[in-house]
Amino acid sequence: MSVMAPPCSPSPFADLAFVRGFVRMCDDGWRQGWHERNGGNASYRMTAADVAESRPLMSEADAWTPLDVRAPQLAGAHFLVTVTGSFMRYAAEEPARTCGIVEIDNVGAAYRRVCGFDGDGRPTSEFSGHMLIHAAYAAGEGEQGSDGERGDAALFTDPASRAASPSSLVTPPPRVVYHAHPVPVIALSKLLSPDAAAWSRALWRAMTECVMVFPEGVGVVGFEVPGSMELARASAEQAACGKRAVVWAHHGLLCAGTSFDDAFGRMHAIVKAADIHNTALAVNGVSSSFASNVTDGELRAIAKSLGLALNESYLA
Ligand code: 2HA
Ligand code: ZN
Repeated sequence: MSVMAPPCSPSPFADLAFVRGFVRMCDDGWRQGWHERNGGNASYRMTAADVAESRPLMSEADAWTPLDVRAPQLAGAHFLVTVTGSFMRYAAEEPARTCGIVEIDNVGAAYRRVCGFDGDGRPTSEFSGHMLIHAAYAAGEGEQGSDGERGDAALFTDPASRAASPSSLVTPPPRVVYHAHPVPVIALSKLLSPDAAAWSRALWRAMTECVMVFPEGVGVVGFEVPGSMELARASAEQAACGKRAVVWAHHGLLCAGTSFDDAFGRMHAIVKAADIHNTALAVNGVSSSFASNVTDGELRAIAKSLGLALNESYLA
């Protein structure tokens, strides 16, 4: 970004562990076909260790820009966020053009760019939504205890902790918010009304993994204008209710995670389940009355075997 002096060198920025994890997630999504053109965006609430590590690369020269929302829970926080209009296709090639670090002011009402944003980029058009959603999760953190010092341990789940328990009820609040435009999810939004129970049931039943990945179910927001405050608020309400995945009807999917793997993995599982549902529907002559499907009792058995709290209110 042109106002900065000295400019952030792209290679130390790209070498930061959390930048590499973020870029890997964006590039993985591109390779999955979830990010046509400039579709999709992502943000990551940095840990105290991330901030300390990247501090030498930061500049305070940028002017404060008011946020469209007020988020006191995020006062003083730093976020890595995608650039508006940027293509996920180029995230791996040009990290500092695709994303940058912003600092939130000490009342949660404004931000300034402190690193990255090469070419004078600005945060994603969905930035207000991301901030409201992060505020909802950060508020939950107060209840569970801060993981701000966990650094890379929280960011990159090791195989043992990945296998231990996928339940969102026992993992720390999410730091990663990831939005994409996956075809199976958008297609399913033509077939199901924007009803969280109907969506959660259809996805849970599509494949047995789903109840393990999102036992709380998914949230659903009906049509809203992309980038609007209505979409931002409706999504943040779902986050405040404990949802880590929110379908945006006719638009895409937003997933949160405690790590990049967690957010990407949740997106991947939901997209796959929607694809299975849609494929079975097509093969079945567009009838959702399948000859065989996972039953409510079987969903309960999976949840019980893993000690997960299945959202019973979404079962038929
Ligand atoms: O950032 O996906 O919803 C581009 C979008 C807007
Ligand atoms: Zn979008």
